[in-house]
Amino acid sequence: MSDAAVKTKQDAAGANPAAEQDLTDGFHLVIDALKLNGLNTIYGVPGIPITDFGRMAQAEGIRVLSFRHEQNAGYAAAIAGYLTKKPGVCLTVSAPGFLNGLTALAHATTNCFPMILISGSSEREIVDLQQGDYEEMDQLAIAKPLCKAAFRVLHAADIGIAVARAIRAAVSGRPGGVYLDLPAKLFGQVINADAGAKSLVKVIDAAPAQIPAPDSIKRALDVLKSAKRPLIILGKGAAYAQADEAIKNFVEKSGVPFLPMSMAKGLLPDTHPQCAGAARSTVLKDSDVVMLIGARLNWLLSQGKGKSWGEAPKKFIQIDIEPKEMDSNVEIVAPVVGDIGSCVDALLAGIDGKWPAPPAEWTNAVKAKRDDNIAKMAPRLMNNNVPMDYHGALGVLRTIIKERPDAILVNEGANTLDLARGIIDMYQPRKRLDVGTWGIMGIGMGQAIAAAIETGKPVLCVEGDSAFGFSGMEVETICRYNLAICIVIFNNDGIYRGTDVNKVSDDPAPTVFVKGARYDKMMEAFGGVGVNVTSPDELKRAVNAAMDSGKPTLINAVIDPAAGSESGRIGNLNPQSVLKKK
Ligand code: ADP
Ligand code: TZD
Ligand code: MG
Repeated sequence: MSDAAVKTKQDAAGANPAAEQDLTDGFHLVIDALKLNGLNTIYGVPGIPITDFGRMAQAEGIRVLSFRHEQNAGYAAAIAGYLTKKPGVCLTVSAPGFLNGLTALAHATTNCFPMILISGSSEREIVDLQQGDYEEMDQLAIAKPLCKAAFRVLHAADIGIAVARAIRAAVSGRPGGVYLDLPAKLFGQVINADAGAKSLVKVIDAAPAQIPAPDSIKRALDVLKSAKRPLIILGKGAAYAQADEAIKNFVEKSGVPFLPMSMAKGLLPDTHPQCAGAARSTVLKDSDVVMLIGARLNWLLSQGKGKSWGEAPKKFIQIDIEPKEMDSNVEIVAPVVGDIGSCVDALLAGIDGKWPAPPAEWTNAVKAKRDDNIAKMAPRLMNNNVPMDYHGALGVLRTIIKERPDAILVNEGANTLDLARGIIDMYQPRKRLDVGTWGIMGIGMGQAIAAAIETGKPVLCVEGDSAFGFSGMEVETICRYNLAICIVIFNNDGIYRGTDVNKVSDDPAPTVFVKGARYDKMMEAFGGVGVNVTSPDELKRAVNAAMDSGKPTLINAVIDPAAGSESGRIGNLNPQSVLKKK
């Protein structure tokens, strides 16, 4: 569009006042483009230049969730993308707001969640000459390395195409984060309403099926069939794909034990007879053929090699939409590239009727190990110790999720995360949301809010006291929108433990917080329900009351400050100093 065609609303109306009703502008075109594509929720923080945009979007029927910090709005958008397979939209102001949202955009990209970060930006001419505009920053350049795609729109007539490209980039192939840069001037740009309407694009088949090559399916099944000790690993890509029935059928027809990664828990119930979750180290070590479905061989699986994978040679089959993922760490003898729904359908067709069950020696060994581990853990989960330890508290929450399997569990922390992941069984797909690929702290409130908004299901949020601190101010947001979220803080006075002592000065040790803090009072400050509990029995009563009432609730669960271990289950990743400790 030529510059001459771009006018402000006043110019256009001044030239021909009668034509005003036939005009549209950047504000409305962005709103119309989002709505046309079914993007009906925006998570963000208002301010120049997008304050009016938020108001108008709300007036046009978009749900606008206004947060206290962009990072939390961004985490909400990212997990909304994961839950719905539509890009979650986060809206921020320029430079500082944009940067606050950027962590979440990078997190979405890292985790393969579709998300669009829309940020207002300052005047291009001034930014590019570095003349010191209000919140000056070359946002497009900064966003680029942290997302799948980044676009800037300079002309109102291009908004439709830009939104369409952003949606397609976010959800097609391997999903990820997309940045959309909207300079302040764009919002007020006026164009003819008919031309505006015609410029919008309704994206057709945004994430087209990617059908796997028949040869690759045959190869994968041949390798799986040859296994003596096969294992299927389900990752969050499998949960994201929403091919729940096909995956269940494939796992059950194959008879192969399966291991869910953290956010894939519940895709099949953790109590399923083939679930090897409680025999994790055994199946990783002893399996001879491993089929990865929507899971990467990254640090969470020790890159597919090393001690945890044992001595015996392994063959890997991998199902993923991203061809470049194959052979990223070890040789993949049977790569299957395609979307998981299509791949699993093809695998199912290949095993129908004539599939030999895996050797009973293997499946029985896995089952025995699992049952043994579960039996060993059981008494610890039933303790009613005061002060509470993690096992006593988590035993209670485990029962609550069993009784309320459609609740969404959000979980972050170190010990609070690692132990909850192992102890709390999940029963339904996409009900466990957590720190993801980066092990990032701060996702809690954003994920809880988006889970409540996108699914309408009750949310139980199990948070380390440190983890909660990263997004804690959003309890006000939870109260403001009156969301059915119950937050349980495992308050052990610090990061990993609350017992560290600084021996050289009066300053507290770097890992400890104010002792005996009452996080429940934070919720009360905004009209929610706050409860302080010191025993598993009290915890059980408080959580059940919260889940029954649906009222925003924060339970401060006092945990023995000495109960946790350094870095939870991943203390081995800490570098060690060879010098003598003070
Ligand atoms: P986890 O952390 O649970 O092990 P990862 O995030 O490492 O899972 O892996 C998820 C994988 O799933 C990514 O490699 C991604 O490309 C893939 N993926 C995501 N969506 C799909 C889909 N619809 N079809 C196929 N693969 C997918
Ligand atoms: N900052 C960010 C964004 N992510 C991180 N993962 C960390 C810092 C480092 N970190 C962890 O990996 S876990 C954790 C931090 C600060 C907090 C652990 O303490 P907690 O849990 O109170 O949440 P427990 O139960 O005390 O172990
Ligand atoms: Mg803690």
